[in-house]
Amino acid sequence: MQSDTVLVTGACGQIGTELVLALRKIYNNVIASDLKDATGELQDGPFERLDVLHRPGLNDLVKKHKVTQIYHLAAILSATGEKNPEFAWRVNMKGLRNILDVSMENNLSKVFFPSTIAVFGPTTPKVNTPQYTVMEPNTIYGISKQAGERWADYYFQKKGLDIRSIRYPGLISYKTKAGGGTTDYAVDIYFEANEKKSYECFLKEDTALPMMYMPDAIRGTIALMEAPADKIRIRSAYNFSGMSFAPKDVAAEIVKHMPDFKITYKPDFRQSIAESWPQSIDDSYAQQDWGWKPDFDLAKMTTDMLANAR
Ligand code: NAD
Ligand code: AKB
Repeated sequence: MQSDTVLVTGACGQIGTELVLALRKIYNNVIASDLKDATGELQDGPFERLDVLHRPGLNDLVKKHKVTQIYHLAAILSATGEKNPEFAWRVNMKGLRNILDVSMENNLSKVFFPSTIAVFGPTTPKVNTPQYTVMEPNTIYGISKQAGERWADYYFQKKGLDIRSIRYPGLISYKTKAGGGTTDYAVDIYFEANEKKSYECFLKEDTALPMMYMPDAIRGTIALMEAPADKIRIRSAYNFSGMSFAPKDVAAEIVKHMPDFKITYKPDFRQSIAESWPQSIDDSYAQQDWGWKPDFDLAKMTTDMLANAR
């Protein structure tokens, strides 16, 4: 066990509920925190109610527990963000600035800030999107995360903060449902397949997007954070790839297990968000710098999701 004290913000969300449990296997003291109360296995360790917009509360919590690392997950995702752009900007930007400043004031050793494929936009090359390319996001979520990447790099360059980041693709998991994103269909489809043998999809059938199964995302996040600092060449955020598929591909995979499964399509406002994002990602920097390699493809993930998404 390592002796660092780790704080996770936004710990009740889709990633946090799994990341906290994985971190508790490595570190003696992992404090989960969120606006909401803890449920389930999160209650088996320390938990604090924390609004990341309240800087004095964040500072007090860091001092009280002698926190040495922060995983800052709290944010508003793409679809929810488009419904209230001012609020999303405030949570995503002010929340990150508070984390950065409190980390500097308390001499934290490391910070993790999750970025996203939403930092890319309609003018970005869509296939095998490179690490360095045109980035003109057109959602408030993407704009806030792109600005966040620049702040992360700035704090590393100018203040020496050891901050690390990944551009997560759409994440698929069954422990906690997805929290207001454009890729959420790829989670919901498995739950509804098991419940109703049918699913009405809010994206068109051929909308391909980069995706990843949660066990890969957790393993990659910890690998990035555990890598020696001199291996981390990129301090904005690494491209990070798992698989790419469209709704019709998931449906076809589910049909192999459940021949009477039916999918229908009723695209909504999330279609234009999805169309502004890459279809697949080139993550060769992550492969070279800290040895990234995904384990799950669509077939392997589908078998596991159908067995567990209930
Ligand atoms: P989520 O929406 O499931 O969870 C976010 C959590 O943050 C929620 O529990 C919410 O209560 C909490 N929160 C919101 N505002 C807060 C505040 N002011 N103070 C404290 N907590 C607050 O999100 P997630 O899917 O777990 O994503 C976590 C991070 O990863 C986010 O930064 C997100 O942008 C990023 N990310 C996620 C995905 C994905 O597919 N899940 C993909 C790319 C990037
Ligand atoms: C969303 O759809 O908003 C997230 C993401 C890809 O950042 N899942």
